[in-house]
Amino acid sequence: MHRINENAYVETRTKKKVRQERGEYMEGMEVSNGKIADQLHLMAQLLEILEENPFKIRAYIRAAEVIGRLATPVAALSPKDLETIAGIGPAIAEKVHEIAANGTFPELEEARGRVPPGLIEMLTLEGVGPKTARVLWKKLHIETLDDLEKAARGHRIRTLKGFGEKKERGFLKAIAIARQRKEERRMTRLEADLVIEEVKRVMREGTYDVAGSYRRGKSTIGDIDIVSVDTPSTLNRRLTQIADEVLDEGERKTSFRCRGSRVDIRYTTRSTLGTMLLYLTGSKAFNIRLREIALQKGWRLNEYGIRDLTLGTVHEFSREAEIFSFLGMDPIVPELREDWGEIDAALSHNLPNLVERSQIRSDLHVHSSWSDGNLDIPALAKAGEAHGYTHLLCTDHSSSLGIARGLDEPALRRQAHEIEISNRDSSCQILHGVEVDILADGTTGLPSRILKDLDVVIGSVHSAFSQEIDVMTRRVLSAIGNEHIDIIGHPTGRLLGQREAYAIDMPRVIAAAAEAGKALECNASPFRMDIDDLHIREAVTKGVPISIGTDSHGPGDLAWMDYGVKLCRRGWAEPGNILNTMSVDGLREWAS
Ligand code: DGT
Ligand code: ZN
Ligand code: CA
Ligand code: CA
Repeated sequence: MHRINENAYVETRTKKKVRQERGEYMEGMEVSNGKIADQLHLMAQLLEILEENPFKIRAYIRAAEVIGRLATPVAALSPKDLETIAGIGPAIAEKVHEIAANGTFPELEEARGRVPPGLIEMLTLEGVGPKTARVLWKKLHIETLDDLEKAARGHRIRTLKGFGEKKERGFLKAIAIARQRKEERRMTRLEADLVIEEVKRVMREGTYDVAGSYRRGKSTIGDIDIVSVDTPSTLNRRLTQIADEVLDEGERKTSFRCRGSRVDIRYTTRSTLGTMLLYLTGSKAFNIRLREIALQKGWRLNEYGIRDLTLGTVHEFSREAEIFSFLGMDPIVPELREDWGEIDAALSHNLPNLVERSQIRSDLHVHSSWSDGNLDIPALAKAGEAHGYTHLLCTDHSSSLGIARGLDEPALRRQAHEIEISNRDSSCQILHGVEVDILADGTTGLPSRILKDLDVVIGSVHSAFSQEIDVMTRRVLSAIGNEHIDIIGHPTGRLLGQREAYAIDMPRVIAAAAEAGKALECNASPFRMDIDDLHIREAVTKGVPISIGTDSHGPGDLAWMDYGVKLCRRGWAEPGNILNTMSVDGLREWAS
């Protein structure tokens, strides 16, 4: 499972809540450690609501934590092997084995049966744990979100011992957030990839293109749009195999839910594939602008072709490139199609030479097993080689906040030694960096005497998120002004679908970075995508270098580089704007 690095405990818990809320279990797939941990955690919560044996509760919590942190997938292990893991006894080993096979276990289902389903849903609310849920249930007979809302509005919560007005308002806010999350939750790119993978299983190679915001490389995806040239009746039949629910089925378009997300299929013929793909890729604003350009020339552009309004003839296009050329413009890549000035640039042959994935020589934010990552230094170097990188920037956490196993001075020194050894015989050089905390007062979590010896330093905000905008901005500005910090990590601090960006004046941060010659990170973790396209665009305009980092905690996460590159392309970044295109020596020099 992809763990989020900092504030490990708090953040995995919120993530867990989101997953719990969605509550799905995928058959036919190996059950992930995250899923197993979730089920054990849920068991602990149910037992706590039911006021069962505290030792038993603690055993489930501990097992959930251990498994949630483990690199090896436990689903494949036998109960005997499971027992050898510290923190897992024979009873729980048996349960883990059952979850791996069935997604659940009898005791869990039994406990679930003793608690109202709405109360379990309530556990996903911020500020509601098992103890609170029990009190609400037993004292006020609250069993659903609606019950809770009514009680809070009727000021009945404050009658409970230990619950004040503040708590009442907190519940109302949490309910609103949960409802909104359910309605408008956009997919991360990682989720979108899983949905697309599933859909691809029933599609024939060469008969479809993924369009929409996914193709444009956006940081989050509302729904998946696909153009197909397959026979509708045949494909529709196959799609029902993977659909959770079919919303609309037809010869021209079909919509369904897959893994909880909406997928729209548009059918077309090969001869009109170009215009349909152009239309369905969007964006809507881009489509509208392009249609205006066509109209000025006396043509009507739509998803089926271009009609000459004076002659009445219709041109069909099987490829998008032919449309751009017909309109007298340079081809515009999907990432730029937002009506942010790209159409004029294409007409005047002034489009940027965007950075390409093949130009990326490094990943500049990677965690190792020295902190909360899964790979040790030699394994990291191997993984870097496999990605064709000449170097990787290893940036484990500083120990200042006392969370997520941060590194102190002696640990950093030992890590330096291990890196030196690894670098002797690897084509992928590990640069020794750190992700140092920018503390609430703008100082760093490690002293200068340590930071000055590191190759490249990322400074990130990992605490006191609710500071007022001016305080937060000045906090980050002090980090930019710190001579030892080279890059500001995930500058807005958002966690997609879970935590809003903190209040920060980004134009001011960008201006300060430009002034000081510091870089801003484009954190390519699908849970962050931070900074996003518009801020990248502004940074690029102001000459601020962008550093792409996957914030990887395991080998699979390194593949997230693609997300970051696409995002930077959306921000009009050229190779010269991106630190990852530099050679290892070039980067060292830049940072020194
Ligand atoms: P999303 O799904 O919210 O992440 O964003 P998109 O861009 O994928 O939007 P979606 O799925 O609503 O529609 C897919 C494409 O269809 C969109 O990018 C452009 C096109 N489209 C949708 N509505 C309109 C419209 O009203 N006019 C025009 N010209 N095109 C539209
Ligand atoms: Zn971080
Ligand atoms: Ca879409
Ligand atoms: Ca759509």
